[in-house]
Amino acid sequence: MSAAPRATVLPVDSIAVRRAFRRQLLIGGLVLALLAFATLVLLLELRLNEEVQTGYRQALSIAQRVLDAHRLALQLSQQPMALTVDRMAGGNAARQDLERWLSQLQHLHEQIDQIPEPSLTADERIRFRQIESALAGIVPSAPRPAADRVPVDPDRNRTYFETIASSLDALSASVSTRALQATERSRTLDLLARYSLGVAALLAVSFGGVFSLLMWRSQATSREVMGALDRMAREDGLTGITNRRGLDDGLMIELARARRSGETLTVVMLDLDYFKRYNDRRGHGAGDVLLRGAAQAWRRQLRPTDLLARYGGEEFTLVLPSCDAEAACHLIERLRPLVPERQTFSAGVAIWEEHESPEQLLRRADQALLVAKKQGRNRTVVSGDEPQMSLPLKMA
Ligand code: GH3
Ligand code: MG
Ligand code: MG
Repeated sequence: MSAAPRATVLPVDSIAVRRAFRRQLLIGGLVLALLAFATLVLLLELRLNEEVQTGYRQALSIAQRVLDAHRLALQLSQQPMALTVDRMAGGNAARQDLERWLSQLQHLHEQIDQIPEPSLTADERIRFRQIESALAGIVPSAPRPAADRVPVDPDRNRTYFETIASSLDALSASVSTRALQATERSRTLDLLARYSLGVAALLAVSFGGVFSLLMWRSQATSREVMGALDRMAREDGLTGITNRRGLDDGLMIELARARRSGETLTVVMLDLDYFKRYNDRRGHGAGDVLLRGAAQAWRRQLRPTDLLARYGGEEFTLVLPSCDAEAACHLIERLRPLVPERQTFSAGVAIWEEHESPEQLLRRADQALLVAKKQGRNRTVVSGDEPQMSLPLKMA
């Protein structure tokens, strides 16, 4: 007397589920993109900062050395260059002057050597070559030659020192230009970093707002869809009443409630009489209309706490809390005229007995229904009370 419940699939809901899923994927993608963007901005900012710092450091170190060298070259150019080729004749004082002069010259050489070659511009390199050749002119065999072999030509040395001084001037100018450029660049980078951080923050805030909105909408849709799916899973597609799954859950709940409260719980199995014949005569479509009409009309007749379910095919189940056999039979009689086309049905009633499982209770109601069918249909039989509760046969 049972049949599998119909599977109900509404395409609109599956579309909504897919949409919600796609939206969540989109949100996830956007979040990842924002994270990637923020990381990129951060990395770029770090790299630019490093570049600026390196530029500063280079400019400072060059400026420092150029300044030292310049100072030294100035000192040397003001030295008394009156030393003669015959240094020995000048005595110890002259020798000491020469020693000091040579040591300062070597110091100048070292200062120039310390300037990092790769960090120089082409022009700066030319200037250094000039300084180096001028130094080589003053001291032909660097490092420091023996003091007594140094050729001292005051005029020529003065020319060399002038070359060194003018090259150092050009170098200072170039380095100060570089420092200025570095400052400018740093200012631009600073502005750029500020703007990009501002834009990133703005984007983060607006994306955050959009994300929250989308998330909220997506969650709401998901909740709606889940609710719809849950309802669909418990609703019979043809009649619009509770299906077999809903009946199983509902009966379990009512049984637990009856166990707690100690109130009577009645279950009724209803089965349309000779419905195959009805289908054969009027067509399956008309049979469907009748099933739906009967179910809807019955539901309107019931209390909100009563449960009407389609057990399967043309068989229905009633779960009636706080209802004894007599009240159930009266209710069934009220339901009979509500079936369209004067279609009759048989009913089996079972009152829940303590420690009885839902399956046992349904089986007893089904057995009573079988008895009603055997006794001639269009009647109600109460389980365990068959002779008293049987009603007279009324053929369709
Ligand atoms: P009985 O009085 O012994 O119950 O006779 P019956 O013909 O109603 O019993 P049976 O179980 O042999 O046939 C049940 C019929 O119910 C078979 C099928 O044509 C019909 N039926 C089951 N489900 C549906 C449905 O969803 N729509 C329609 N139109 N008919 C259905
Ligand atoms: Mg049947
Ligand atoms: Mg039937």
